Amino acid sequence: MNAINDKQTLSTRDIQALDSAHFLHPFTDFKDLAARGARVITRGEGIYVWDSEGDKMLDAMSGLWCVNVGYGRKELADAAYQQMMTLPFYNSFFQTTNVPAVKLAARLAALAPKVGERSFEHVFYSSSGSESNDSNVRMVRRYWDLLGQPRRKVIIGRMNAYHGSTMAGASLGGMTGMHAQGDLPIPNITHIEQPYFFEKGLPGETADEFGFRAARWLEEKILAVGPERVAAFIGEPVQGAGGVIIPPATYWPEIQRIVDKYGILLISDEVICAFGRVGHWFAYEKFGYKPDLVTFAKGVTSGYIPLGGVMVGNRVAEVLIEKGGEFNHGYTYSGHPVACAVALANLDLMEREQLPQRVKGELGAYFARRYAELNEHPLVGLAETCGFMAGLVLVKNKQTRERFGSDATLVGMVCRGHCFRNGLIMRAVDDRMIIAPPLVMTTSDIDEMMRLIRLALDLTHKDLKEKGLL
Ligand code: PXG
Repeated sequence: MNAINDKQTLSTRDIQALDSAHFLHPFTDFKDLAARGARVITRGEGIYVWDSEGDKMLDAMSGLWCVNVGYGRKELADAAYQQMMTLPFYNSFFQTTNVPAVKLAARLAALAPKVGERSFEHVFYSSSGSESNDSNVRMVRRYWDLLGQPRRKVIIGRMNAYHGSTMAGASLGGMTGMHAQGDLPIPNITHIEQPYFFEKGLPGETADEFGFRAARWLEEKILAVGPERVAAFIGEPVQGAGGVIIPPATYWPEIQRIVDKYGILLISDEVICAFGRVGHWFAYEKFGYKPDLVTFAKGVTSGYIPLGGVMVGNRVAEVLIEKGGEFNHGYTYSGHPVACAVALANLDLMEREQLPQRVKGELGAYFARRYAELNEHPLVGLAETCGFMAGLVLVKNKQTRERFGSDATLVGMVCRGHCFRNGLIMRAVDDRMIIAPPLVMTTSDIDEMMRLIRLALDLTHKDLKEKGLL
């Protein structure tokens, strides 16, 4: 195709042709997408997005777990415009800084709850969750080197966790499909099983009993590796991309006991869970643990512009500052002034509209109540929420909890197809259907979303019967 002028109006087919000719999408079978043609999303307003054919969809995934304040918020666009006109970029490498980056660091430090002796006075900036977790690996290893324990290199993560797609991020995560492409994990990263009660609970075992048992897999791994070699444990408070896996209440306190016993660092990857998603500014507060490092991205700017970082707790910060000398790590865009200005405007908005409080309070309770009604549906094995994250398992037999086995991915895709065709964006992770709606939803938005979810489940039920899968 000829060179494209960016003012030119293109038809959906033109865009799709250019898309498959030039744009390699993330986590995509390129040939398959070229054959189908990508859906072209052109506009967003509130909790809805529109495609190039004019179809309107309720975005129950907040973009990709990030558009916490909803689409079309002028305050965020204004903040970006103002900052671009004042100072669009300057680096923070060579003894310089910029005002939005400083204000945001101080603001985040004030928002992060102090737990016991641990507080978060410092921020290390990046532009994404993946980069932030790379920074975590660098900081954790530097910390132990500076303390004269260079053998402490091993970081323990969990299977089916997602910590990003860079070499370190994908290694920390436990996605076997990612490990298989690219000789991952990199050395000195190992994994334990996830705390997925529906799948791994034993007959007669309570969720709380399972939570203890799952946490003790960490202790077994520490002992197998050798405690003197273990540097850190990393986990998402609630696993997001893995399918909204909500751990039992006993899990995180027991993890805390174990990391304390062996003196290892605890990294809370809150790329999805922070900034109101589970009803708190930071999710470790909800689950009652005391991380040393907290990864953030996504919701800090509601996805309007890329920004990520790590809240560095005083245990690590004091060592890096007092003993470290120069830390040989950073990114061109660390502390990007426009991204930080947008984040400040986003936090203003979230504070003004009390979004974390809404999720924690009556609105969150309403959502949980409405979502729990799905437990009556014949296809649903378990429907559960944590703040404004929710997941359900599609099952073949509700009474016996029999699952779809090798058809699980297909079944999820069938359900996802019915969602899309009826104007609802809901994700499928194998046989789990998941949502993370914008935090600005009203009760009538929730009612509408639940109507669409129920419709998609009914259509999926009918479809699976016809396909002979039920
Ligand atoms: N940690 C967590 C907990 C995440 O959810 C990342 C790190 C990486 O962030 P960046 O900004 O580098 O993408 C994430 C990202 C999905 C999906 O399929 C989830 C994410 C990204 C892409 C797809 O649910 N989460």
